[in-house]
Amino acid sequence: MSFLKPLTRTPRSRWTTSTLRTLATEASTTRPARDCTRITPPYAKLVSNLEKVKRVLDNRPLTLSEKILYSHLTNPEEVKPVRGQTYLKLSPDRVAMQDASAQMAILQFMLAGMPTTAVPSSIHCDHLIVGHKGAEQDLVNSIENNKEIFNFLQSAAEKYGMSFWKPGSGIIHQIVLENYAAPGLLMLGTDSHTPNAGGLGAIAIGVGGADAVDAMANIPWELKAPEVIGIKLTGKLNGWTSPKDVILHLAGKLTVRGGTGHIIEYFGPGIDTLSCSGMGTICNMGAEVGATTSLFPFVNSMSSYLHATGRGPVAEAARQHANFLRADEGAHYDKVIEVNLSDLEPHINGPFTPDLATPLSKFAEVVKKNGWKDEVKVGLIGSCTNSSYEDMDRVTSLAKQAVEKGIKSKAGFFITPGSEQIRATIERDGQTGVLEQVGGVVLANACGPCIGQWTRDDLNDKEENAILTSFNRNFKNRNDGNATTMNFLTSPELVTAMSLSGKLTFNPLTDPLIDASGNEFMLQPPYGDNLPQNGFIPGNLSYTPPDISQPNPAIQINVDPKSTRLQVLEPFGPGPVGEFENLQVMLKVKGKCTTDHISAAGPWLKYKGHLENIAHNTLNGALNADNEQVNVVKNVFTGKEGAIHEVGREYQALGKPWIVVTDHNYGEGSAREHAALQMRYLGCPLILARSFARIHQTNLKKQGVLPLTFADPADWEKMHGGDVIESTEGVADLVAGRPGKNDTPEGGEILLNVRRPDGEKYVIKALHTMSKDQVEWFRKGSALNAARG
Ligand code: MIC
Ligand code: SF4
Repeated sequence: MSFLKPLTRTPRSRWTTSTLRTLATEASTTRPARDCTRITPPYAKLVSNLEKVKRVLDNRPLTLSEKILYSHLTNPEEVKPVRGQTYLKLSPDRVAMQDASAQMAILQFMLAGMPTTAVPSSIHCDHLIVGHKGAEQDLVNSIENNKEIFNFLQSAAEKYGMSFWKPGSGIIHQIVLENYAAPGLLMLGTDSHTPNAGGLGAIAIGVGGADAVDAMANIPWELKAPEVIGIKLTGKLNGWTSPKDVILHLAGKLTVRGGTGHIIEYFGPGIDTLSCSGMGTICNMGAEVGATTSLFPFVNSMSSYLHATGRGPVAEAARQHANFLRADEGAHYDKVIEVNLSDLEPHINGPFTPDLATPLSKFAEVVKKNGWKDEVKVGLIGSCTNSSYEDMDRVTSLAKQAVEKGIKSKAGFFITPGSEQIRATIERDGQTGVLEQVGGVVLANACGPCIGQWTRDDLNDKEENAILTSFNRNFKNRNDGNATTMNFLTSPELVTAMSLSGKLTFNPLTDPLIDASGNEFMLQPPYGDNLPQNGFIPGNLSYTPPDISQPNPAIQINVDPKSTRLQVLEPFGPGPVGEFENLQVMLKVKGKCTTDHISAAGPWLKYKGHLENIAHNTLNGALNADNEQVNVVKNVFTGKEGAIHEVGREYQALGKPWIVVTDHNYGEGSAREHAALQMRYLGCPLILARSFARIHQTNLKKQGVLPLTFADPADWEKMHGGDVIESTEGVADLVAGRPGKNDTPEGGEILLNVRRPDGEKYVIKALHTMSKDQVEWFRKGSALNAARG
């Protein structure tokens, strides 16, 4: 029985339902007017800074990325920025941290000895919440299981005057979009998907905790001036295509490395047709091509979004500085890609890598060619990437058609709302009820299955199966810890349609569904509102911290020395004074080695605040090129094989520094600095890669590890585990601040003299990209050591 209205497209088409979900925490009231003083970027100052930089640059036209970045230079007249070359010293406006990465960031910030943070900062409890039965029960269990961490984070927030978003409040990037992002803002977030705020015109960059500590401790934050990829959007999305398809398509074109060292800047008439949250989705997943960040210029949909989320004064201030918030006429992009939205097809990307893009019309063929089982086991929508009001409204338009035809989702179907505000608003407007009627289970407002915090009851261990998600990342093992789960990324609309059919080959544009009486019917394309016609409601107000949080020095932050989950950090020892000698090559890694391979999430998330314990997962997903085994390496001194972290600890106990040789894009993926900290902690002072992902490369430098790349990537073939770097040439000059033999503006050369176990010798030419400040971190042993003097 249903009280559903017939399918209509009337303007007030909010969804009537027979069910009303009640959450114990429910207490919807209207949020009081916001105090926007701390969230409005200091436009007048930024514009005046930019004028100074423009003079240095002979008034050449600038891209929007350059305008925002250069206007945040700590000393605007100090340098003449050259893209791809100059290290910029920047003063970010804000910092956001999520619960998994905030632990290390705060442990490091505590060492800085500051009474409060230099810029407004926020903590978001989202990653540690496990999705299983549904929001209410999962939240209670997760709070119980993580109370030590949540208490630690809360007391740090209170002590230092940070905004604390408690468990259940929502996912960091959605909360930032709803509350803190603003056109022209420069913010750092300890999470790789921080660029989500580019949908609201901010330059928002994912970093490791140590970088966030720079901004919080008022130390200029360094970034090499990125090059700029311009994406020209024309036309208008239609039918089944959604904003997600823009980035799924671009990921296919650019690949997981294509954005490295670049900001992706969107322009062209097509941007006026997109919603602000849709642009957020596009920017969010720019992380998957390695881009420093992505952003859109200030457009009307941003203004509407700011008004709808109680930030009218920010919209008005932005409007007054509209010229500043768009690229200059004639600005030059390093590369331009054009995407005609009118012609864009829906895409499905994966499995196991986000850049394996297949247009929907070809997907069934791919499924058949690969012999994959034609079944969608579970569909998951939401996450920081796709949980806007618009997303939820559009998928509801599909679910409603199914309910009216008396059918339910054939696949398991889960929904993770991005924030309490979205959860409450879609409950009020009826979307939740419809999604539940079709079989959906609403999980807590948190990351859950996106980061492996997912208890799956529907699967026999190691059974090959396919899941479809509207998330952004799909490395092996990521969602459920099962390497045989094929995880495909797509829009929430396609996840929903394909879950309804239960078939991996289903194409809603061409294939019918079968209704309750056995008759075929075609799903009509999704539709929905960008913003709620009756405004957002905040839901449970207790989730929303005050707009301004004062520090309270009286608060004690307690770390129990017996804790298995939190451990006070001991500063690392100093770096080398001269050349390296006798570095043992412990391992050569082959193929993809993301931060998930270096420091896995899922069950390991609970040790994010305990370096010694989390170090047990070090490189446990890495494929050893010499024996083709994952996480198995030989200790050359004992001849015994062991897990990588074990052999690392054994070498360390013998006083033998060791290194790893890695493939392309090493450290792809997340911002987690554990992937760098753990290597340093276990005694690895240098990593030699074919190439690095940006955030991870900086994280290594921050923790005193020297990242080198092969001058000739083919040399990777030459090296093997068991080789020894007998000596280096160039490190002594580097640490002494002397110019090296072949220095370039981008860095310099280091020679590695290597000996094989059979005595044969060879030389590898390697390159570094260390700036003056980074050399100082390396010399002192870490950035934090350098900051403490
Ligand atoms: C992710 O999406 O991989 C994460 C979990 O959000 C990470 C952060 C982390 O590892 O702590 C990210 O993207 O940076
Ligand atoms: Fe959370 Fe997933 Fe977004 Fe990372 S990508 S912040 S894990 S929802």
